[in-house]
Amino acid sequence: KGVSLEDRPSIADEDLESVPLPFPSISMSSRERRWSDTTPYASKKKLQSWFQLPNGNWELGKIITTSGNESIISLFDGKVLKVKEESLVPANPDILDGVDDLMQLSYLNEPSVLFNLQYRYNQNMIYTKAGPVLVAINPFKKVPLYGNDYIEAYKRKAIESPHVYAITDTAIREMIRDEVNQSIIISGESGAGKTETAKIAMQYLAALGGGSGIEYEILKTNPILEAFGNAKTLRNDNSSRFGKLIEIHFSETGKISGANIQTFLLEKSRVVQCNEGERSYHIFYQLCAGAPPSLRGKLNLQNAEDYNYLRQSNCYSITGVNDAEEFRTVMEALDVVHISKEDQENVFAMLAAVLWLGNISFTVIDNENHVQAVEDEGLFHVAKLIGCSIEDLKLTLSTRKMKVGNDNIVQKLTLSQAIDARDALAKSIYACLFDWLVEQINKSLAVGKRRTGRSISILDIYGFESFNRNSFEQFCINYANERLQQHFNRHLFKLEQEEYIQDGIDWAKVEFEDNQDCLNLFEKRPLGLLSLLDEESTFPNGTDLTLANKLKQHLNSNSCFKGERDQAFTVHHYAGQVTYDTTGFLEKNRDLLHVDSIQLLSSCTCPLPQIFASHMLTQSDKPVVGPLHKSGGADSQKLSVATKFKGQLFQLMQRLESTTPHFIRCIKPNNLQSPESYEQGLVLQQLRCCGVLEVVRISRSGFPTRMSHQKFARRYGFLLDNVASQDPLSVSVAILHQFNILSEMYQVGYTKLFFRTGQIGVLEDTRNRTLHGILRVQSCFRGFQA
Ligand code: AD9
Ligand code: MG
Repeated sequence: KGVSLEDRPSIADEDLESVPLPFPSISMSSRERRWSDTTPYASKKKLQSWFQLPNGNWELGKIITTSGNESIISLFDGKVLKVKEESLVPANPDILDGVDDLMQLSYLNEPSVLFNLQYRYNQNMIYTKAGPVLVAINPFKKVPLYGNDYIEAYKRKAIESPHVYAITDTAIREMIRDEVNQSIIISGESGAGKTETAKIAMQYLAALGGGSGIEYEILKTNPILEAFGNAKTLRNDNSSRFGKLIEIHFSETGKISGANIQTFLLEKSRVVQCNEGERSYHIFYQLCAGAPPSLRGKLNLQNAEDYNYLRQSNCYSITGVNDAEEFRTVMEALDVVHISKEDQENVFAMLAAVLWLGNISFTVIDNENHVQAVEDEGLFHVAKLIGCSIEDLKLTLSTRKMKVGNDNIVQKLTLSQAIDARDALAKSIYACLFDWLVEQINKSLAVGKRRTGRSISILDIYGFESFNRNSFEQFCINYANERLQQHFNRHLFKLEQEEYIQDGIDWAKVEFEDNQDCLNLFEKRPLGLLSLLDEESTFPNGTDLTLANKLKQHLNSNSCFKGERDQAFTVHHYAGQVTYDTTGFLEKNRDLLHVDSIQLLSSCTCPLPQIFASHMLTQSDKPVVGPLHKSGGADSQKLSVATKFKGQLFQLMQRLESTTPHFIRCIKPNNLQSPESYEQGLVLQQLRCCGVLEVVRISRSGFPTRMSHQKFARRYGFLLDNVASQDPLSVSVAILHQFNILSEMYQVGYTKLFFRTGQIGVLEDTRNRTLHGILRVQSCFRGFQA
C-alpha cells in the first residue's frame, strides 16, 4: 500500500460490523467480474478502498463523500481525487492484513490478494495458503525459514505458518493415514522457484524418513542432475531444461526405502546452439574450470572460451557461482550415488568429446560443394576420446551410406549437411549420457525388497516460457505446462464441484478458466498441432515453411490459434500468448541420427559409446516418423520427439491420477531475479492465469471436509445423549443438532456430510476429550483394582 502501518487510520468498530459474512454467495462467472467483489461499496463512507492508478498499480484510499456515481477519495500521500464509483474496489480491514490463508480475506479481490501477498513478502513470509494450494513467492535471497530447527518445529506442529515443510508433512501423514500414494506438484513460470521448492520438500522428507542413509543419496542427486540438466537462460540462471518426477518410497516403519527418478525431454539443442547471454549445460563450464590437472591432461581440456559450442553465446560465468567449486560438489555427489571413478572418467571423456566435436571444421573438396572434415586437433581428440579411428570418424562426418533399391551407395555431404551430422552426433552423445546417468542413479537408489508400495512423488518440470523468439523447445515446454494446468483444474475445480452435484447438495457452480480448448489444439487428431507436425515430418519434401502453411490452413478457425507472417504462429496458452517460429521444428521433431553415426559409436573401443549405440538401436523399432526417402535402417524408424513426449506426459498424468495431489504454485515477483522487488502487474498476471482466486472462492464457499454418513455416525455416535435410531443418516443429523453446528456450516448429501473448513475440529475436540476422560476413568479403575 506504500505507507507504513502507523500512518494508516484505524477502522472504527461500526465499520467492522459492515464487513460482509465470510461466505458471500458465488454467482460471478464472467471474466470481467470475477476479480471484483460486487458489494455496493462506495456508499459505505470512511471505509478504505483500492483505487487503480493509471500505471495499473493499486493504491489504498479513503472515501470522503459519494454523490451520484462519483466518489471523492483521499489517498495516503494526501492527494484527493474524484473518481467513478465503479473504479473503487473494497479493501479489507487492517486486522486482516497479512492473513496466512487468502480464504480469511473478507473481500476477495485482485488488489486485496496482491497486497496481502506483498505484505507478507516484505516480511520474508514468502508462503501463503490459497485454500488447499500453497503459494510461494520467490525471495531471490536467503530467507531464514529453513534448516533443522524449522523442520523439527513443523514436525512437532509447533509452527502453523504455511510452508513447504507443512505441505510435505501433510503429504506424509495422509500417505500413512489413508494408505494412498501422494504427490507434490510444483508449477509456475520459469524462474519462479520450482526446483528450489522441490529441494526444500525433499529435505523435509529426508529429515523425517531418514535413517537408512538412502536419504543422503537422494539429496545428492540434485547437484548431479542440475549440473547436467540445468543451464543459464535469460529467465533463470539455473533453469531446468528437463522435467523430473522423483518418487520416494517408504517402508512400513515410515522410513525412506528407496527412490526412482523419471526425467522428461531434455533440451538437447542447447548442447550445440544457444542464444546470446545464455549458457550451455553447467557441467561443461564446471569441467573446464574445475577438472584436476591429471584429468585435464587426459582429456586435453582447454578453457571454456576455446570451445565453439561454448563460445557462441558469449557468456561463460554466472554471478555468484564458482564453477570449479561446483565441479567438486558434483564429483563428490557422483561418489555418493555409487558411480565408480572409472565410470566418472568415462563420463568426463564423453563431455570432452562433445566439446571437441564442436571444434571440428570442414573444407570443400570438389566443385559440388562437398566437404571433408579437417584433420586438426578437434578430429584427433574426438577420435581418441570415443575410441575410434580418425579415418572412420572423418568418413562418418563427411558421407552418408544409403540404400537405393538393392544397392548401397555412398553420398558425399555438403557443408550444412556435414555440420548437421556433427551436431546430431554431439546432441545424441549428450542426451544418452544424461539418460545413462539417470539410469545409474536409479540403480543406486533402487527400492529395497521390503517395500510397502507407498510413495510420495515430487514433480518439478520446466516452467512456462515466452521469449522474443520461441522455438520447438518452448512449444514442448509450454504444452507440458498446459497438461499440468489441466490436472490442477481437474482436481481443484472439476472433481470438487462434481462431487457436490453428484451428492445432491445445494451448490452454485463456480466458473473457472478451462484450458481444454488449448489442449485440444495440441492433441486433436488428425487436425491438431502435434498430428500436423508429425505428418509434415514424414513428408520427404516437408519444410518448416510448408509446416507453417499447413497449420494456418487447418487451424486458423481455432480460437486458441493464430497464423502469423513468415513461418510463425501464435498459441493462446492459459498463461498468455506465445508466438512460435517454426524454423527448425521439423528437424528437431524428427531428431535423426544417421545410421552411420550409430554404427560408428557401436564400433568404438570405449564402453559408453557402445552402450549409447545399443540404446539408440533399441529405441528405434517403433512406428515410423521421419523422411522416408533417406537411408533405410534406424533413422526412419523412430517415434517423433513430440509424439514420444506426448506419450510420456499421458503416462505421467495417469501416475499422478492415482495419488492424492498437493499443489504448490511458485510466483516470480520480478523478471530481474532480484530481491525486494514486487511488481504488482507481473504477480497479478501469474495469479490470474493459474486460477488462484477461483481456488480460494471455491474453498471458502465450498465444503472441503466430507465424511460418509456411516463413518460419521460410527466416529461420533457415542457422544449422543439419546440414541433414537440406528440409521446412520439419522444418527448423523442428531449429532449435528446436539452440537449446534450452524446449518450454513454443513450440507447433507445423499451419501456424505459436507463441512466448511474447520467445522469438524469442534467435534474432534469433544471426541478426544471424551475418550481421554473414559481412558482416565478406566486407568483409575484399574489402579483401584490393583
Ligand atoms: V525453471 O522453470 O527450471 O527455469 P524454477 O525451477 O521455477 O525455474 P528455480 O527454483 O531455479 O526456478 O529458482 C530460480 C532462482 O530463484 C534460484 O536459483 C534461487 O536463486 C532463487 N530462489 C527460488 N526459491 C528460493 C527460495 N525459497 N529461497 C531463496 C530462492 N532463493
Ligand atoms: Mg527449475
